[in-house]
Amino acid sequence: MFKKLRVSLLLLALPAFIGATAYAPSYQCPGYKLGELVQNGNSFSADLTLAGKPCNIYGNDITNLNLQVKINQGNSIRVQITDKDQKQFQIPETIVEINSDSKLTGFADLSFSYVQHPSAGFGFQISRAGEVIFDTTGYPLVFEDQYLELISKLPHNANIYGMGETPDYFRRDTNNSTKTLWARDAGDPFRENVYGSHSIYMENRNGKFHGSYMHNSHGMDINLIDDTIQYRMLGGVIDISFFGGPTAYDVINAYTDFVGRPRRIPYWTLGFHNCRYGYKSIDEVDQVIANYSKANIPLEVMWIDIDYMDRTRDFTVDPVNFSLNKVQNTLNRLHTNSQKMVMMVDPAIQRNSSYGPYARGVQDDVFVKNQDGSVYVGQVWPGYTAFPDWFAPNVDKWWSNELNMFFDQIELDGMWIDMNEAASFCTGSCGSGISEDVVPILPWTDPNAPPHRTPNVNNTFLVPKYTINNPQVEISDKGIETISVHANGLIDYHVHNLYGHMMAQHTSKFLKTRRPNVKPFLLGRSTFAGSGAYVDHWNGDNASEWDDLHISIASMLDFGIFGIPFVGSDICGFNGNTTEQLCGRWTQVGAFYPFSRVHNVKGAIPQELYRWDSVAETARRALNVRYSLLPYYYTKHHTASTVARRALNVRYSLLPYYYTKHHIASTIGTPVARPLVFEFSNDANTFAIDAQFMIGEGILISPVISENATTVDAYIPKGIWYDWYNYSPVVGMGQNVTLDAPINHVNVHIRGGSIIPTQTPGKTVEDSRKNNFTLIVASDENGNAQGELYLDDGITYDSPSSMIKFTFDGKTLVSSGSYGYNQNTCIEKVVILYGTDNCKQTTLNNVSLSLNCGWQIQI
Ligand code: MIG
Repeated sequence: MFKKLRVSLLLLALPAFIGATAYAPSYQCPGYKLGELVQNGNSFSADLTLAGKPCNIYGNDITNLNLQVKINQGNSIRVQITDKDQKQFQIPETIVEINSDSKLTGFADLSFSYVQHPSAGFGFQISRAGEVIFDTTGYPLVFEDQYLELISKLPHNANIYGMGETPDYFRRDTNNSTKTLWARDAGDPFRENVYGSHSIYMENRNGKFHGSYMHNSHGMDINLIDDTIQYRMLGGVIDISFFGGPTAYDVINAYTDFVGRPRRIPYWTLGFHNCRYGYKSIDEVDQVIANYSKANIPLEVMWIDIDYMDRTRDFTVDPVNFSLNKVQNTLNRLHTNSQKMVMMVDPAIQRNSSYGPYARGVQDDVFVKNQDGSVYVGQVWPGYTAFPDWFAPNVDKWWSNELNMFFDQIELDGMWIDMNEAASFCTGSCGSGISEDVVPILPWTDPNAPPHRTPNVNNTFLVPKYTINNPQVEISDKGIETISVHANGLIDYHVHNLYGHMMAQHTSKFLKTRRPNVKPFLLGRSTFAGSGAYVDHWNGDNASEWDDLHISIASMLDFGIFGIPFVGSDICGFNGNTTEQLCGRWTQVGAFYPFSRVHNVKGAIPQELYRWDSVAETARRALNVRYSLLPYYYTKHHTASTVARRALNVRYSLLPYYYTKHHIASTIGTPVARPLVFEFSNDANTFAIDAQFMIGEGILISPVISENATTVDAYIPKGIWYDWYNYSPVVGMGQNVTLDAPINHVNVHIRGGSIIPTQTPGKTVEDSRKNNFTLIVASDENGNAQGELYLDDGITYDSPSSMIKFTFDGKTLVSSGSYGYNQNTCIEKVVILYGTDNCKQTTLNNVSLSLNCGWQIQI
């Protein structure tokens, strides 16, 4: 449905107020005056001119601007306000591949109108079907070289989600909170800026969602205060898009259509991953792999952190503890057992003329520079380091050559890129001027290292006049200095937030070139809008604390909004020592993260899941006395292993369901892990829930996330739900229900109305894939249900595929769709759940109909 461009001129006599009580630095600024409007199809443009004396609050006001508005089928609107001279930085389309010509049609009925406010000047409104959803009226636009400000009114107590990356509760606090977008290597401090930069937010207004995305790579604060949303940016231009919804998934669909769809994942990555920082040798790694197998806990992927490297240098192996041929043997053994291996590569390259990757990088001129043209030298693990400049013309050639040589030795299944904010331990180019041959083992203890210089508060590109809420004096402390220079002459100040995104782009390109047609697996720490097309994400260095377990759910849900649905946090917690109970409960949550990986910091107690070998539930009860005599270590870690096996079992049964949901995410963005508010947008009880979550629309997880609890107060939305383990129906009343949650149990419910494809779990993902299917048909209160199943070879891009839709009307189960992939498996069992209907319950409820593979579905 094509919506006509609507431009309404609001020439109302607006009261001369400045946003009532809303604090904003801009109150003294003159705003802009709109010139003549030129219309061209569904876009229009106009000049904007500074309407009075420059206020120069945090920079220099720019007098002449251009306004450009584009309306896409009423579904989305893009508003760009740029400086007429085009001197301000704009994100190149090669870096974030914006789709400015969306073909999505929608029913949002968005429209744009502008106002000329008597004292604040130009403002604009975005409306959805006549209701204003974004309104800058009365707030002067500020457009300076190093400070831009845009403010919109919000309803009181607005339901806002998104913006980050910030460890926080899922529903944002509108009572004076700030989201700061500035990529930073920081161990997940509550409500502070960490690794990634995502400005998209969503609002649920009366059950309908809309969203807004500010396309700007500069340091930025987004404040929620006094019923407004306030963007304060350290440069660039205003480039803001609106997505009309009305469902949460419509918004994410439009957003990921705009910035890039999530990549398609290889099937195996859905298995369980084990990682830790601090494995001392490949022998220890082998032992861990063997222990998982012994404990009968499925291990799909073994990870090795920087420990494998020779003196933490990229592309090398420690000749003593991780000798190449042993590492190769381990990889081969893993492959023989259908398991996989992933290792880490950091961006920082040791600055040492005898180290090949550095020498070749200098030759190819691929490193970030100082202002005088010399190589910028910071400090990371291997000592003084240079940093790849992803803008350098030869960087692809150099990076892929280094990686190719490494992969020729160790053909990894996937890669992990870390420290790409880009992190550096010293202030500024601290190794410049020190001989290239100085290769300290730990440079920060090198007696010859110059002291960290004092912050330079006079350089506004180091300490901008507007202070974003980044807890560092110089904004680039803990990272590459913002006055370092990229190949195109740009200083890092403008592109800092893009570093991790660009590293992911180049690394993903390498993986796709090395193994054409194979879907790569790449995990990255620093991300930006659109990164989901190249990389998946974990939430960085959390702590082994109960609060972090809770926040991990919100972080996972945030990344669903950000278009990076394959996400998870370090299970059992990274920093600090975990506990038996925490690790067990975390496993119950983490088993359901889209990306399910245990990871641990060097020096902390081990937390591989078999560390809590339980022997068996039965044994625990029957041999209680005996167990009390087992060594403390075993006793302490007893329960979590039971938990691991049980929880992972459910996960492995759901693999086809997860894969189908990921396939849908890669086509329309819909997150795999979902907050309840996305599914029940009219139910105010769900608006702030982040202690429970859903997988797809059909599975509800209600975990224990507090210490010593053995029950959980779970919110059960209206409708019929079924307990995963025994299929007993629960009638949701839209109230909290206290559910039993003994230490080894996580509550999982199937939502009435859904059809869930499952497979009997095997030891690996590949084994699971060979098993036949069981369909769980969970009727809703009217007896209906539906669901879908996506199948392909799980690995290649051009695999034939099937997308099968199932519907059930209380009597007949029907399948339809496309059947392209022959998996040589069939549906051997259909479990039909009939709700609470007494009559049917006695005859049919919980009955499994064995169809002996005679079911008329080709799969
Ligand atoms: O600053 O490679 O977030 O997962 O184990 C520590 C060592 C560097 C940070 C990552 C973490 C990883 C660790 N790295």
